[in-house]
Amino acid sequence: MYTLGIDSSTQSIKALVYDSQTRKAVTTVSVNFGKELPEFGSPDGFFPNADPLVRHANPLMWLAALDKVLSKLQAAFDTSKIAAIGGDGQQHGSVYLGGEWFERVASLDPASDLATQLANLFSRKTSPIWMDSSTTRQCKELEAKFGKYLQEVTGSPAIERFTLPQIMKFAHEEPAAYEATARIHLVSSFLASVLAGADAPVDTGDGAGMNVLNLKTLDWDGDICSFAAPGLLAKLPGVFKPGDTTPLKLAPYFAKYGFVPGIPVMPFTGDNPASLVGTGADKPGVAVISLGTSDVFFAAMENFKTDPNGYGHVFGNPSGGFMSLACVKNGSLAREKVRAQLGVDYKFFDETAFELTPAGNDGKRAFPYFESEITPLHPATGLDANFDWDAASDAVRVRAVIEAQVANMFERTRWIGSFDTIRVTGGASRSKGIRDTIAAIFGAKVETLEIPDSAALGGALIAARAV
Ligand code: XUL
Repeated sequence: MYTLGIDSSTQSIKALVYDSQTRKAVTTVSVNFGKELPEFGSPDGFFPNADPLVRHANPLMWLAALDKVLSKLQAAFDTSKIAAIGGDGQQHGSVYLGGEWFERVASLDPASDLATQLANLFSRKTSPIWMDSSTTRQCKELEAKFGKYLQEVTGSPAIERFTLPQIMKFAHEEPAAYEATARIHLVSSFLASVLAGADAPVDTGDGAGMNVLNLKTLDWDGDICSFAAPGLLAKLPGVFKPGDTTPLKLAPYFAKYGFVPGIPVMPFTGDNPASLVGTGADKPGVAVISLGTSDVFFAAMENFKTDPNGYGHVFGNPSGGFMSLACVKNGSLAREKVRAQLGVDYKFFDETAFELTPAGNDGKRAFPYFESEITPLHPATGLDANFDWDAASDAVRVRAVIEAQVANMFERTRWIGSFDTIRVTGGASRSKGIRDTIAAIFGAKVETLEIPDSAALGGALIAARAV
């Protein structure tokens, strides 16, 4: 049986077909937003903005990418054989839709493309994404009102990139547009809705990244909603509870890509919860480090506990229970920037630099604060080196950045527990230098995975639950 996992992340969308008989990924296709959809003016998947705190993306770009990736898939695989679809989106990002949404999503016209026919439905033209940190004021308001309650019930203190502070900012700055919003979706539930041609629920994996899902009741917290913005509860989708396997159904629109309409579509989750499933880490015991646009550490949870320092989070585990997670914003984009600045190739950046330098780098470290950092909170001030960067060799510089990143992650995730085994996934997991650094600093065995696209794979595995 073949199932499809769709992963809509910050910089690209991927579609992966999984064969449950051979337990292999048989086909993977992807669309890079910046390179393949240049008309959206988002080289890294979001609009460039002079204000380092503001990061928004165009939701129409995600729709154009969905059409494109499915058309690529049809060219590479007999899509009529796909039995079910699952998937995920980058977490926290939100999509704002006007009242016509419900009717229009239910009547998608195959003669047109998704971005064209859904274009005028958005009550907010752009979507704040997880890289946005412009909501400090709203976070302070939430903290002042709810104090410890917020972390106790939602799993996180008020966090700038989380969806609720973003919604509050929108309601405050554009009250008329907020009022005209009938539905607020996450990237994940928005894409699942389009695939299903029906308003899809938010799962607890992604929903917990909003600051408004009560993890004790697994439903929206009425008190937080009423405080945050007028009429918010009615604007939020339903909640898909863990263990529920009732799927949505694929809309007739997608027959144009060869799919059989009506096949099950499982509600989508966040990219990290999907990756937890895709790396086989959805039972407690191993931790995962995902090295993508963001660097993320996560693990299935034995017992519900929150980060005493407030950097980490508790999200729903799509396989039941909860997961803990900590996210560092300056991940692969930062590494790529350093590599480009030094003008060295991947072989040097991933391997040679580490052969030329001793572990520990004689104490030389350089943290890349190219984006305003969230773990720890730090403004976008560029490289913060504790040595003379200009006088150092390229090899020392590379190791200084990687050891700073890994040491930071180690420090910020100690509350989660210690692990003998860490699975690494994401593009940068190909780097031997990074893997060895993780093994040394965490004192753990590091495993790589045969299928690097663990989020898309997780989506495909979740899809299989529907059949
Ligand atoms: C997790 C986070 C990022 C995004 C994008 O909290 O903000 O990992 O999910 O990948």
